[in-house]
Amino acid sequence: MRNREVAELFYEVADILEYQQVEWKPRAYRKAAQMIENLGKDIETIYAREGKAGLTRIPGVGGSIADHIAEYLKTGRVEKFEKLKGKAPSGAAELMEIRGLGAKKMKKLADALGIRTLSDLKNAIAAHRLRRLEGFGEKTEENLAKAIEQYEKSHARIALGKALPIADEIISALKARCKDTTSKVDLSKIIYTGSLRRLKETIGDIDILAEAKKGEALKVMNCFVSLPDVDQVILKGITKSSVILKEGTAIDLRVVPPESYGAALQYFTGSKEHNIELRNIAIKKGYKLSEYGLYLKESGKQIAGSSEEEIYKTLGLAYIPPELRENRGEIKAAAKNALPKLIEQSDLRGDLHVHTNYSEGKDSLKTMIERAEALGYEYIAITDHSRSQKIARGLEIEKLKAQWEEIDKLSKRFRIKILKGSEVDILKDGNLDYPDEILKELDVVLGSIHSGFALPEKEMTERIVMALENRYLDILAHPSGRLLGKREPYAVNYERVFEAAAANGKLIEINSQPSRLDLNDELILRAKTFGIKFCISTDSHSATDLSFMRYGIGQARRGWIEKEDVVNTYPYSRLKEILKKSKE
Ligand code: DGT
Ligand code: CA
Ligand code: CA
Ligand code: ZN
Repeated sequence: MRNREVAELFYEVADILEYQQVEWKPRAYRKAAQMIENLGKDIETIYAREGKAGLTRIPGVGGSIADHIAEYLKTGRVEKFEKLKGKAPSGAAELMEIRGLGAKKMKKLADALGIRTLSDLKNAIAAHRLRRLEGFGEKTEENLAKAIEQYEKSHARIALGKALPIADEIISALKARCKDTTSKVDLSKIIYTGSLRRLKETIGDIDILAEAKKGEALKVMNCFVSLPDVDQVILKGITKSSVILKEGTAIDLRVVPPESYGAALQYFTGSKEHNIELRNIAIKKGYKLSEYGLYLKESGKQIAGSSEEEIYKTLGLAYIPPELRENRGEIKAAAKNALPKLIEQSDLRGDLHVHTNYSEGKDSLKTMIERAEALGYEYIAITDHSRSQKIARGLEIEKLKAQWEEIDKLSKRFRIKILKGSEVDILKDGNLDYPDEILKELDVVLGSIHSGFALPEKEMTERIVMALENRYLDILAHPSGRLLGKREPYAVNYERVFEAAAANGKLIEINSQPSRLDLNDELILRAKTFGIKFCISTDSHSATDLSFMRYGIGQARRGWIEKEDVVNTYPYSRLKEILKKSKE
């Protein structure tokens, strides 16, 4: 059923119209939205069977609204609404979600104080500019501050590195609970969907999908809402339930019958943009695609739905891995059978960015090596910080040499190859933080920016380009410098950085730390067009961090990266050749 989807569209448009102070229309759209939401009949079926006339028989739906619904069902968008959204100030939709801030107040704030976005509003509240405004006052200002805090808490996107372990845990807890006690339901098919399955760097809410026979769906929902980690039950139904966990994360669970499992998995994995394109393809072929299945348009006969593979295949497409489903050209590529063969975690032969307790790492050199060997790696690079990194206990030259000695000793006791490396600061002037005679002794040199983040774009770009032109540098580490939710990327001209990296045969890191994920997917896509090779590394600060690789792999896959693009999939001998070459 696409009722909820259609209803949400009208709610959104009503909000925008309200902000623009159009008098009657917001109410009309909201009423229609309510009717559609609570109709109990599939609006798409009504339209398919009875056409526009069927739609206008829904109370609250007049001729023009019916036209909008028809257009949306057919194309996934309404031209008029798209134009309207284009006109509305971009921050308006978000502002409207702040409790206590109606359209009238918003208009006043915009006119009197130029407030158009949430951050405008926050600044104005911080400067106590609202309380002087007629009709606002101190109390309103305080209430709005509280409402903003609440809004931000419930809408904060969470890092992939936090969401993924939570989803894994909830899924196994739910399976266990369904199996024992009185329910005795075997959840053999259960999986996380949504942005999490696409391995996006941040996650709005966790979506989980399970398959169950009709009679068992309610039992599954009962188990779900009674899990010990659940704090609040927002909604409990037979097909969908929503809860908030004690630590604040929102989870949606959907339960579907076997014949719809693949269609639901496809639909709820998204992205929305990918789904819209896919639905258009279905329509062109005379089919109808929904979260229930793929159907022949005329007869309504189901032709696919139990598996995703079957759906893509029936639509004439190669199977598209979830990480690619962002409507960034993957559907065209799938139609031509020209999708990339994405890198997999098992392709990796080593980790090239690892800290020990020589600098700011928690574990010893030996522990890190042991753990890397246990992971089955062929090689590991030890890359502690360079001497200028005082806070991170960067290594003075003497200490670095002591580490080399220990590495030489340990090398005899371990199978795994140990590369002597360093994460060397790129100083403000673009020079590296050790003299050449030290750099040339290292097997692998990462270059990182850890200071002077506020340089203007031109200077930052020159600084990085100069480092890339340094013959001793091998890899540009965490190239954008961002910390998710904490620090913006620094200003830099990536075209020039990528050009310089390509021209000098330098590698670029895909850093797997959940707080970094740097480069991100979009920049990876861009960098790849320059013919650059990458390394995917964990930047481990403890032995358990070595498992962060799955997040970096996710970003690489979202960036269409194949095994051959990534040097730490190469055997040791080939890697050494590449590292030698970057120094020529
Ligand atoms: P998030 O939670 O903001 O990180 O992003 P998603 O992609 O997980 O989005 P969510 O949780 O709102 O919905 C899960 C999936 O359900 C989404 O990826 C695609 C599908 N979906 C949701 N709403 C719509 C819609 O209006 N149209 C279409 N075609 N698909 C939708
Ligand atoms: Ca989601
Ligand atoms: Ca969701
Ligand atoms: Zn590091």
